[in-house]
Amino acid sequence: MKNILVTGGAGFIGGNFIHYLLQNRSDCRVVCFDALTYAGNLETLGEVLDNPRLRFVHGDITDRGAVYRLFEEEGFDAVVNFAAESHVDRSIDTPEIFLKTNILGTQVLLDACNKFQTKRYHQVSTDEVYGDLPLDRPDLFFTEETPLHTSSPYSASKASADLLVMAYYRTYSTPVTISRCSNNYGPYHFPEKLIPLMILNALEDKPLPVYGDGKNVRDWLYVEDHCRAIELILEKGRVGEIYNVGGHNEKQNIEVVKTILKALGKGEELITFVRDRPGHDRRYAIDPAKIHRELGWLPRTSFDDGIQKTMDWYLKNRAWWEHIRSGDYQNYYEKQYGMRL
Ligand code: NAD
Ligand code: TDX
Repeated sequence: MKNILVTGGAGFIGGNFIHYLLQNRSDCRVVCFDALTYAGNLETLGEVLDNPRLRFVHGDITDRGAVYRLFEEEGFDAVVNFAAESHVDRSIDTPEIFLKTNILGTQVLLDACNKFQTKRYHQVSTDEVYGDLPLDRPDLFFTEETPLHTSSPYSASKASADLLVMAYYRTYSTPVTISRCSNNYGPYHFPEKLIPLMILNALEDKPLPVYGDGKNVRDWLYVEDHCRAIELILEKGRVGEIYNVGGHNEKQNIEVVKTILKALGKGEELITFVRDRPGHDRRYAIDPAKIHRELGWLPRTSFDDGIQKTMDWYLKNRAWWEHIRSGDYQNYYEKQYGMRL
């Protein structure tokens, strides 16, 4: 049985990854290490917090002492680093915390892997490190060889972390892999990001704020397909390699917003065009040929199915998002663990 550290496991993708591992891998034990920032929500792990194969530890990846103590105690076989500040708009307002968590936090984890001889460090990165593509060149895609060309403090911090990961591989032979995935969507997505924000605003008949002309293109992947890609990379990926992950599901933002409105039976008068995001990337599009060729990965969920499943999930899990909207989710840790500490 493998002992896996999942950092940032109370967030959107890390939380889905933990659910995925506990459901599909009876040979895994998981330790979730998460600082529970505004984006971390223990209710995302609510159903599995009592699972004997999961341990939750509250902590910050930039806290070297806490990270080393955990590695010493647990002797991890693998580390998957999801912990990050992840919202582009916040990085424009407050860049510093992005540099601290995303770059320095990654360095602490890499150092811990070297010190405790962890057999694999996996960095969860993003297609945003490649910058953007022009809208009038649909023939262009990001490959693993596309030069890094970042636009926002967020993407610059993620690219910096990737460079550090590859530098540790070359200098110290740290056994690393990196995945660079396109935009994810699905259950437990924090409602500051496009898809969950639009679903919730539509449900509450609030305006749907579309940046600029709404023609920016994102390449959407259902979160479970991303989780399966990471599982495959951990098992069969070559050390020192980068794998792009994406499913050729390019959509203009306005198209996504209209799809959601139609499916929820709401009118397009809710759409409100607002001031554009500064430095707004025009188009992301992943070429996933390498992960398909080497690891046999292909996405299993189409956008039509995935967006319907996502809307159904938000309709069935009102308490999860209502607690976020009211701020109550931030008391969950106290409620869950306060009596036990
Ligand atoms: P998220 O913001 O939903 O979750 C981030 C989690 O990390 C939260 O639980 C938060 O509490 C935790 N965290 C933040 N700072 C921490 C710290 N210093 N120490 C420990 N934990 C900390 O993010 P997400 O959307 O789930 O993204 C996860 C990872 O995937 C990120 O690295 C992001 O860059 C990458 N990624 C995201 C997408 C996407 O579409 N969401 C796409 C590609 C890559
Ligand atoms: O209110 C909004 N209105 C709007 O038009 C929001 C929140 C977003 N948008 C636009 C901006 C983008 O073109 O929608 C698109 C998607 O925006 P986000 O959901 O903020 O995602 P993005 O900026 O594309 O970044 C996401 O994908 C890559 C994740 O947040 C990153 O963590 C990941 O690395």
